[in-house]
Amino acid sequence: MINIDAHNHVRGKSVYLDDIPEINGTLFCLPFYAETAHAHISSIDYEKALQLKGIIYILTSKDIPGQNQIGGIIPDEPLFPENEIHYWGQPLGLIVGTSEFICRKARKLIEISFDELPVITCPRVAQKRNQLIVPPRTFRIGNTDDVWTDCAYVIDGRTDVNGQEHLYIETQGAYAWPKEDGSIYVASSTQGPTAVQRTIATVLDLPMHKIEVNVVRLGGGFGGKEDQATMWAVFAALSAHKLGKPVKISLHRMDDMCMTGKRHPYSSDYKIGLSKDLKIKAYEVTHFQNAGAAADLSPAILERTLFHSTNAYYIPNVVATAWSCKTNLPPNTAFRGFGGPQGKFVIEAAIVKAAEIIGVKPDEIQKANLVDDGDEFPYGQVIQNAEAKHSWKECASVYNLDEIKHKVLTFNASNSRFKKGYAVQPICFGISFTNTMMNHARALVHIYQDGSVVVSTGAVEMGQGVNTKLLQIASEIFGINPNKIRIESTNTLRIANTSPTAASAGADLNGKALEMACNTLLQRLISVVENNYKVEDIKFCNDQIATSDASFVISWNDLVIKAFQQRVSLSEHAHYATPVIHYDKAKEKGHPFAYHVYGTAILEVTVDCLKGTYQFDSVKIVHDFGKSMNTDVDNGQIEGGLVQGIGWMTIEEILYNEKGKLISNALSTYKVPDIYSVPKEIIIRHLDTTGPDLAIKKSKAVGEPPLMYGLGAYFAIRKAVKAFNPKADLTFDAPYTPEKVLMDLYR
Ligand code: MTE
Ligand code: LUZ
Ligand code: MOS
Repeated sequence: MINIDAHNHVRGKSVYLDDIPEINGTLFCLPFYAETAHAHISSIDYEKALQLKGIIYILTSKDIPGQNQIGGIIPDEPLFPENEIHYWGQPLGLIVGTSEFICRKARKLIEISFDELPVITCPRVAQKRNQLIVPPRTFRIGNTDDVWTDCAYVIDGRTDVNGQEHLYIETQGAYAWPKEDGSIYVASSTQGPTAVQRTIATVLDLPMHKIEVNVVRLGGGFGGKEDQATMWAVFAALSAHKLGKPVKISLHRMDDMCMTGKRHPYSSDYKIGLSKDLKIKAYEVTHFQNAGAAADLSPAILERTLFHSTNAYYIPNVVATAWSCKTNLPPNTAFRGFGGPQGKFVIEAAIVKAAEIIGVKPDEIQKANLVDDGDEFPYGQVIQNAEAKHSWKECASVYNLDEIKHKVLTFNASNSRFKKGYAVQPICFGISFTNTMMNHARALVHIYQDGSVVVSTGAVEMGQGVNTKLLQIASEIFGINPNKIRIESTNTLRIANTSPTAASAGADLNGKALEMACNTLLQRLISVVENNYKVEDIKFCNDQIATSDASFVISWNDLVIKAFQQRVSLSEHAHYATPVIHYDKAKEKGHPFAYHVYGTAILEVTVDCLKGTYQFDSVKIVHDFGKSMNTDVDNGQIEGGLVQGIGWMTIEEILYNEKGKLISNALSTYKVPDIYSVPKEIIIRHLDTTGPDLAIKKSKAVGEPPLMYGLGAYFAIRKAVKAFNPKADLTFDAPYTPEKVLMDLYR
């Protein structure tokens, strides 16, 4: 089935927030901020701004009826700070006016005086000053102390990995209008409608039932709207509530880039010990997470960094510690992989460093340590149905890894200006929210008397194709044409208490709930057939219900009418909670993931050693989809995730200056992969596996894992650089921009 949004997307007919027709009298709001990342506010002068024609009101913390607080995991983030500014771009209040244009004009006229405080942007400095979001956490298995002396090789070092801008095409925004009884309707571009609803209720001091949040779709989220879509929705709702008018907010790209958090930069120290036969015996790692100025989702992201600190490798002795460090950057947030990619970068760097020192190829170490059934992760989960070795083996054989290695060697031997490099990148990613409590979802299905069906779930469509998968589920169970089914917007009145669509679990959780609701309705319809027609062994297929010998046939529409006339309920609401999973935070042990997703990629790159530029020749992947429900949608997720991961490792560079101001604040200064820089060739091969029962229709979650194939981009480039300049002492400092490559080529 093609993606159900495809037709409307390419014709520009899909409705995003800014396409909602504006109600007459709609006002616009715009946050203002001070030109500083850390300061005491002494005074704010609104006089000149208020004199502008079209400026209706300037809203500050004094106008908040409820709590001045939007923190999700920890209440440490005021909507509007009253005394102290903690990051450049932190909203201090809202300008409300008759047009966005006039609000922008007014913003320039607000005069803010403040006394500057020291700005800290480095997580290691913050950690030394004990500026922490939460206490550090440590995962352990075995005992590293006992094994260092037995190791043939012990290598230590440091890695740094920068953040990443989400660059969803639709910027943050919301549109709210008052309804009767002081209730409010909010159209939001959020991955988490319930978080938006709950936070608005807290800030406005209203019960949640007075807030209706509706999400049609997102023009991309990538984690950037898991928590951070909330603030803008609160702004619109608060203004609408205060002024009794519809209020809209839609951020300009530069505001969006400056005011929102990004993927967390990490700085890490590692120590790795190997035996003569290249088995990793011990691994110690300390991660310093750059959380920014408030908790946001940082504690959960920190946790996933620990969960994925050993990637797809079995290591018997591990100590992994992670510190969440508070700095004067915008609060960093969820981004595809959710701390996992940062954890994996360090173990991959440690392996590459070890290989360089020992004088072997990194893939020899990688291959020798892949996880297998019965192995235990440092967090206690014992591995079942491991596909790490399977995917590696298949990848190495179908794409002929030996030949690729040989090709790279001979090319490098006969070329001086251009050098090639390759990397093999295995991945292993746990599926489920690491916070067990969040792993549940609901679905509501109505069959109308004309036979048409409407489906609501808590899943948010953000381009990943979850609505297409939901449609496939309902259509297959009822045996009816997909055009009889409509997937409704995600709305807090229809589906309550949702977890955000995140952790790649959107299709699994909501799909399972939908499956349950559809199956209940199916059973009811089967009873109607059995009671009325005294037939058994019937099948729902092609808009018909028939016995296998076709001696009895009734159309779907006739059966629905029959059921309706006999007063059978044609509506169902179902709830699904992932079984099996559990986690004990006190012991840091448990079984947090429903299953793991595996795969292996080979990346090949050519570096221009005169310019420092590079081009990826190919990426060849063997991925474990389980039984993919929709290969077009899933292959799209692999390509998009891969390219996003390569971008993070190569050309995407976030830069704050020493005063904490974002200077890579536009598309001219922040480069994402485009049609010219994507790999010339991407091949995706599906690994033949059965797929776990906890995945919807045995089709494994696919949203985040492929981003981590992109890690290999860093190491492939490093290999090419080493081929040109073998003696250089190179660091691990991602992204590997062409500038850094050029410096390393001549280091
Ligand atoms: N694909 C597109 N096109 N747009 C997105 O915003 N977000 C990614 C991934 N793929 C995203 C995407 C992220 S971060 C997640 S967690 C998953 O989709 C969420 O959707 P799922 O749970 O349905 O896979
Ligand atoms: N969000 C979250 C996530 O709250 N918990 C998670 O474990 C997670 N994992 C990936 C992406 N978002
Ligand atoms: Mo994705 S980072 O779980 O929104």
